[in-house]
Amino acid sequence: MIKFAHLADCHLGSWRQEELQKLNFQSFQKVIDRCIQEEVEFILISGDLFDSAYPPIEILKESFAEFKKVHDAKIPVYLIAGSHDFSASGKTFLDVLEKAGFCKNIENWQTEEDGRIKLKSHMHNDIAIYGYPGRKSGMEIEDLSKVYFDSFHPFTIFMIHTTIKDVVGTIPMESIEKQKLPLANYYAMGHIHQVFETREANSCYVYPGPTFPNNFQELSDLQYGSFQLTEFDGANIKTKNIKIPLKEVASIEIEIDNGLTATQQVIDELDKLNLRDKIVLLKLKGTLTQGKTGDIRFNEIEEFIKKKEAFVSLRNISSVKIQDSEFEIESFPTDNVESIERQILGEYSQKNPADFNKHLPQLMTALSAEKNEDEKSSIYEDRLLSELKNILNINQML
Ligand SMILES: [Mn+2]
Repeated sequence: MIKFAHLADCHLGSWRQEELQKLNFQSFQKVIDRCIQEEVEFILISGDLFDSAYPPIEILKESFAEFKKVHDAKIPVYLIAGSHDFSASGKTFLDVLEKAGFCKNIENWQTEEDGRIKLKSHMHNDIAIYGYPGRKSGMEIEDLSKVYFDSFHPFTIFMIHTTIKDVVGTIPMESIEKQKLPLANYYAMGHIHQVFETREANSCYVYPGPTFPNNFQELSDLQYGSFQLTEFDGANIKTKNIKIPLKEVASIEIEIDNGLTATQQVIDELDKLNLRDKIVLLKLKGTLTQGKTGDIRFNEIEEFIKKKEAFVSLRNISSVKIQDSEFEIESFPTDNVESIERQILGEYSQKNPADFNKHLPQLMTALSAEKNEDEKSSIYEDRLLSELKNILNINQML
């Protein structure tokens, strides 16, 4: 009987809010502690260990301390790069970790003359571990259909950072059919931030979920981070998803119709709830018949949530619509930017009618969000991306 741990999408260094960045790291620490306590044979990290190819020094220091613990417990760590810690130059901090002897990057391939890609295994005793890294925007998908393994082994693990068709369902998204992958016993996957497992014949395909949720939607869907503990005996595989509960999540949805009175309404609703030490996810929705979202005094709401001793709070107003005003054409001379924009969008939509046009005003607002002082570009990009995904209603988070 062999037991190993499968982690993915740790995104160390992610989150703009300090509280959540810390929680993200704490969750990773808990996972590591649990792996040591369970005396796993080895740990697999299927991409996106770091949130960027060049993580901040503080995060690196803390990460090295965790890897040192694992090293002292004599547990090998095998990993691949993901879409976030991948770098086009090929140089990332994963190399630094590896040079220090704290992990082994098991990506090892050779492109042949006919275009096929031959992967070489890394052997852990008689277990063959193969890996192929993720790339930006799913660029690895085409490569994966050309990949084959160099030899046959009684138990094979394939680490990939990509999307298989089974997990996306009907969402139009780049993905690979699992039948196109070379045959392995255990597919240790990452990239999709969901807990997912499926089986076919003697093969087991697993996404363990991120070790901590990475945005508003994931906090609301997953609440906690997780990883997979897998045991096998011959070809018989047993897996268990282990959740890491840290702080309770309070998801609060409030319907508003008046921007002018919404502040008080939201505060009254929040007052009825116990928010102490919770991650508060405040989602406003509805159509404003009076006032606009700019009339809502979010600083007052945030102050109130703080007074209720919440751990941290996040808000989402992408489902708040303004009644009919989006595309009405003003016949009188306009003097402010907002109404000029509205007029231009209105004219555009008349000439180019499309369902997508309804998203335009929200997209304009979201895309005009500026990078905060001190905010790292990668964090700013993530913030922007998650807002756009909210607006376009794409729940699949990468
Ligand atoms: Mn990821």
